[in-house]
Amino acid sequence: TASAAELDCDVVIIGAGISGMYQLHRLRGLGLKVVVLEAGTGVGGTWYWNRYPGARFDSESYSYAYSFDQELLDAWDWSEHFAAQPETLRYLNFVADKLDLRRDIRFSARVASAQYDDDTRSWAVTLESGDRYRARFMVTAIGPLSSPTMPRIPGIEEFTGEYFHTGLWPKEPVSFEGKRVAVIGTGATGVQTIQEVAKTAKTLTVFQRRPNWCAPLHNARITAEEQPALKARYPEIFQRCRETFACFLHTPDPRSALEVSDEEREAFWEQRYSEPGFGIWQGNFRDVMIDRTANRMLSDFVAKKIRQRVSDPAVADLLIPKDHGFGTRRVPLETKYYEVYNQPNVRLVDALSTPIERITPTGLETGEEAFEFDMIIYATGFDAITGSFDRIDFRGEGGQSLKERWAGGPKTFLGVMVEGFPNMFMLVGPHTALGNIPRSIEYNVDWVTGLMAHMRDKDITYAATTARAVADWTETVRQAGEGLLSNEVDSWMTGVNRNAGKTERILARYSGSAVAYRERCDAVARAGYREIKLA
Ligand code: NA7
Repeated sequence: TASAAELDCDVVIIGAGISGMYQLHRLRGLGLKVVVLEAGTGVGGTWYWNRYPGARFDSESYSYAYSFDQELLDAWDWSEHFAAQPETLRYLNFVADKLDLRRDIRFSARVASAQYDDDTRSWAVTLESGDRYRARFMVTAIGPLSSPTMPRIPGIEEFTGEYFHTGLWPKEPVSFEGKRVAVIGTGATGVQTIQEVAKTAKTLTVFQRRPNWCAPLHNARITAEEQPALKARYPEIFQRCRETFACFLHTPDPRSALEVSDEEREAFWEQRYSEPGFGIWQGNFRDVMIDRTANRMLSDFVAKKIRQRVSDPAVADLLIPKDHGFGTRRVPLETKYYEVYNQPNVRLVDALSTPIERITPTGLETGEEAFEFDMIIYATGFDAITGSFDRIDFRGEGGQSLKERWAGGPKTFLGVMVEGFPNMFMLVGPHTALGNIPRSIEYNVDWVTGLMAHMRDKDITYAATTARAVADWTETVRQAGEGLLSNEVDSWMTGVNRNAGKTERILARYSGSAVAYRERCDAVARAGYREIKLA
């Protein structure tokens, strides 16, 4: 075992997004020496990279921010119920300043590989630049949606106009004014981009393969008069997030959609559709995500809304998903998204029946038509959940590769530890609760911090999980996902991304309740971490 003096630090954290920042703060509190390695030039992770037009929260701003520090809560005023990306990035920079985080963060430091050394019980983390950091422990804070994927269409590099992936958007302002713009992809990101670009582009052509079910965001400003009352509600807001299935503010109705009268059901859905946020998804009748009939009725309700909002019935029909029910993929929240298709400068192209065959120097071609564009925006998503791990060559005990270990799908203990990878802890890794992610992050970080404190107090230099613990947790994850309609659909949540060569659905995320997740993790801690091999 290497002595602490032979190592560069106690802990290396990979990533300075919401999880890496908070983990740094907590581990400093234990008196540990921590280095954070961050690929970007600034803090913020998701909110640093995703600068695309229209990027904003679909969670209420005040339910999304850090909850752990009263001073931070007091000192920050959100300007909108659902804040836009520039404000969120400002907020995360404000936190970094307040907690003086930057002095322990190395920026422009993209990690290429990490190797565990059995003899010294330490991790050697190597950057693309070749620089190396040796630490007793390694925490991955690399995010579930941080590995952008471009479509597999020939000719992308030949395009002579401007082109961007939404998740790698430049810092410099981008203008759409007077330009012929294409957007490829209609997930949560595409929807936000489209409604913004449509405002100023000369023409906007949207290439939609499979539509998603969207619902209105109903955003509004938070006035100065509202601020004090809102801040007084913080304890209640965070308490609510601790009690709900996926840490959102919205609570489901205990009734079945099938037990109420048609009028009651319709009135309930009208109300949810007219309320801000994820209510129609997370605060619906208890059975709409598990019962096919209930889900079909809800889908029919939302389809009717789409038809009412889009003037051309053929376009409306194209925007209504046929292959999956409402809420079984991530529901993009929107602001006049459907109305965009009533604008004369906007055209929707069905890229399912006529796929894009190639990108040309001046535009693109489907089997039927050639298009000319000044700009192409790829809103084609991420190699989610495991993609950020695949990009780094993680090597555990005996040099084994994490990518190989997870070839058939990830296997973890509590989503935090991997067999054969001692002293490595994952924040919002595969098989943890996601949902309103910062709430899950804070729990994850607190739990890892608790374990680190325990080890520090007992002079423990080795922590590993066992095959048995991993098998148990994998089974828990499988059971938690049983019966959920969302697990029967291809999406990033089920690990499908053809652009990343991932064609089979896997058990990618823990889809049970965050409350149950925390109970299980708390039990491990309460029992003195006996389920973890400590030495
Ligand atoms: P998503 O939700 O994975 O969406 C990606 C979109 O890109 C989706 O509509 C895809 O269609 C489309 N896509 C991908 N490849 C192609 C090709 N080759 N041609 C046409 N269309 C294509 O990613 P987002 O970034 O929107 O959202 C990810 C999450 O990040 C989001 O849920 C938030 O929580 C934050 P498909 O559905 O595969 O037919």
